[in-house]
Amino acid sequence: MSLPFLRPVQRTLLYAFGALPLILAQTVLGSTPLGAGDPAWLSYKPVESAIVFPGGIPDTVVELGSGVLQDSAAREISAGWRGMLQHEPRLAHEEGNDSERQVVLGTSTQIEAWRPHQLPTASLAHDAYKLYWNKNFLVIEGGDDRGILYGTFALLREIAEQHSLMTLSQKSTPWAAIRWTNEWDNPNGTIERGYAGPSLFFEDGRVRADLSRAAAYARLLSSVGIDGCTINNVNADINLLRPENLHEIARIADVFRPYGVRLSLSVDMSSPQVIGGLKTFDPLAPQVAEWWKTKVDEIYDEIPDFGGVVIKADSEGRVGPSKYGRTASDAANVVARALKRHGGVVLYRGFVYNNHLDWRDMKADRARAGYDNFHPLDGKFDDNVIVQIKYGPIDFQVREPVSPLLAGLPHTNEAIELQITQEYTGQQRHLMYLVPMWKKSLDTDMRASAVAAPLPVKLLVSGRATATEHHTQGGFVGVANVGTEEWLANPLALANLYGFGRLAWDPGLDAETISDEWTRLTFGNDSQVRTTVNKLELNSWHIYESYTGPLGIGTLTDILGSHFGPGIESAERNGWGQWIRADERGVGMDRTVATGTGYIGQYPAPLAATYESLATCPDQLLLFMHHVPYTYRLHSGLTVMQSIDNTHYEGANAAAQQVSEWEALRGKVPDATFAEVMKRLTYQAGAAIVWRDAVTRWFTRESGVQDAIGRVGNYPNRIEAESMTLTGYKAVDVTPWETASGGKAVVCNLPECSAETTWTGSDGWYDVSVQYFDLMQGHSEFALAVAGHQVDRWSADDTLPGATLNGSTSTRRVFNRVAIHHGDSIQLTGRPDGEEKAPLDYLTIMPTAAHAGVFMNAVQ
Ligand code: GCV
Repeated sequence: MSLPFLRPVQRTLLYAFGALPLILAQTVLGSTPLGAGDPAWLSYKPVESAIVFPGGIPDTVVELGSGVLQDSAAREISAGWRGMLQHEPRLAHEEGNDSERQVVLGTSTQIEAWRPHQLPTASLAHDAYKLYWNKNFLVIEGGDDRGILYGTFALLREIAEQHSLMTLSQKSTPWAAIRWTNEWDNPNGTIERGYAGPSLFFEDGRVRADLSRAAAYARLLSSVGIDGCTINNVNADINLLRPENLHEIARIADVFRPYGVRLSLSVDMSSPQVIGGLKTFDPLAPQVAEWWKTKVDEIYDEIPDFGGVVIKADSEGRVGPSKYGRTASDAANVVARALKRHGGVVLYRGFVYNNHLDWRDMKADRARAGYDNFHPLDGKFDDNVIVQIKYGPIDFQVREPVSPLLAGLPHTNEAIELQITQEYTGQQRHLMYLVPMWKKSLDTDMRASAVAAPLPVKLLVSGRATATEHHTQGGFVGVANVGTEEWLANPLALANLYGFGRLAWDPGLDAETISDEWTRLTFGNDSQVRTTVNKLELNSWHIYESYTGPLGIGTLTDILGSHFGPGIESAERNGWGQWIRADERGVGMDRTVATGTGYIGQYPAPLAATYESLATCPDQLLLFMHHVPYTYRLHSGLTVMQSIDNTHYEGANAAAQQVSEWEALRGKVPDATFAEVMKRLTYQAGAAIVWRDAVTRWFTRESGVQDAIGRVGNYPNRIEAESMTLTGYKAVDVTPWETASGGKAVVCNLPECSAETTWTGSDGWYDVSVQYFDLMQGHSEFALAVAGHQVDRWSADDTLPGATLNGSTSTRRVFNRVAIHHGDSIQLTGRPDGEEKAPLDYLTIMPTAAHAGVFMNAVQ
């Protein structure tokens, strides 16, 4: 039986909120017009060549050397010249006439041999480059071939930003040797915590036949100086180490190689036993050491430039050395020794904690685990082991203090692990530019003293912080999880991949500069586009944080499920240790040395003193460090409870505002990009209301403290579905209760149901929004009718993460400027699909005039 859906009678101003995004979303996502080979920031849009090269465009590119990296550099210059300058240069191995302008590519050695004693060749480090003019020669000099490629991309960046290159003179050296991404891809093509479709590398249990996307990805990585990529999940599939799979994986290394990206693998410590057939995987057993040596040799036979391995062990169900009473250093070293003669490294993850903690134990604390487990091993790791440490002590939350372990390993190589994929930070459906958050960690002074020289985290991970035998290299690892849907699915999220690479190269760059660079490279140099995109990106962390997790409490997301929507109590009373310790008296983890878990004592003394004292602990980290009553007054002067209410309302309003800011770019950015971003910002504006209401209502109930200005629980324009006249629909409780308005929804167990109300307000133009649930599976259909005429219909065909009604699957549909008269019936009709029972939460009807005709005011 089909629904008697009528043709819509009114469709105005739908672009941002109504049907059009849905229609566009279908075409945009369905046909992926940008394609997974989307050039992203390497789109090489036309620039004014007379500004860039006032003396004329160099017409020849001379490769002094040979090999794939120099060839890539030359090819890239051709692409850049073609796109940005609309000229096709000649590629040559010998310079032309001295009077012609030419680009010359070479290592310092090659340049010296080309013009003995004539050019100021410098001693450049690996991967470093210099750009300078010598007469008519624009020289790209590299410390090695990879440096030439990095220098080439830097030159192209200058051109894309339309800078004059008349007096170009630049030298740049990467901050640290390790600049890797980790991809959590599984052989079956899924990606753990990936939000942009399937893997670039694997499908159906094998390496993809077509690796062109992997090649395009390597080019992107190389353009921002990333030199390594771990292609499989840290929860490693052990079978990848089998010979037949290694042979296939070598094909991925082949497409990475022309861009200087070394392939690496995540490995499981039990491999010697599971695939090697040994009786043990004890890292101290000689046969285990021998197995690793043979296996590593086999890998290098297939992949001569293999970068090394990443190890997750004794963590979240992965086995590890503790099974034999051995340590992380025992485990890391046995693999590191096998890699050493090939120049490979071990990235051993510091993410080791007990996920069966006793929540009743007020001294138990997951945040302590990294330091407790690894600090005693300082100095025991071989020099080709690098301990890979997440920026915060918990797990990629929207705000965390920097991990104290970073200062706890002075005799060990360290890398900081950042997360580009937005696991706890909105899964690319919410806008969040992560660079400012990463900068906060990198700039944290771990000595934190007025008298001693600063010891920022960025220095600790450079490999140069202290001169000791085992502290010689370090770096940056970004968990990217790119997929086949335009890398990160959300066009604006690509600023994070770009920003990760730029920060890993130079953590001194500021977040504004990186955002602006990315914007100019991606969208061109239009000042309105730059201003708007930069504003959106730079405000986004603050906005997301303010409607999710306040005052350092954690993200308040559903930690037992999708890590996406609100799920406040999921943090409590279980072994995962992400406790917020909220009860009717107060909130926050007491991590002080004086009365709490003692975590704060893991920091160097001056920083510890700052956090230990309520007088000096920053508001932003208050609830991470202290347990306080809801009436506690912050440095801002607000009480904790009032601050929670205010920030959540401000955050939801700011999220709504993003929609109209982006609207100003219609026609100024490619249509498909415009529509995709609009769809996501519009979704975010609705989701921010769900978050706002869940968090404020939950804390109001828990604390008994009412919002001083009466907003919480008071929604004058809202009509609960369960209070409407229901035909077929039945009211159900939603769990957790705070993720549905009134704690209830209605569901339909018949082929078709309806919910109806009669408008008791005055005649006028109204914006109507329908809050409903859209599960991962099923495409329920909905229709909205006013006075008997259908005005809107839609299908719940998004793939929000979850199979139940909750804050992750709650979403909304908005229809603007509908004429409604007093006494009109307003009817919602739902037709279920499978387990998705056309679930409805509530209806909001707001006078259009009250908010200037644009539905963006989150206060409803
Ligand atoms: C790959 C978090 C994520 C897991 C991830 C883990 C890790 O717990 O939710 O999906 O596992 O971190 O970093 O190892």
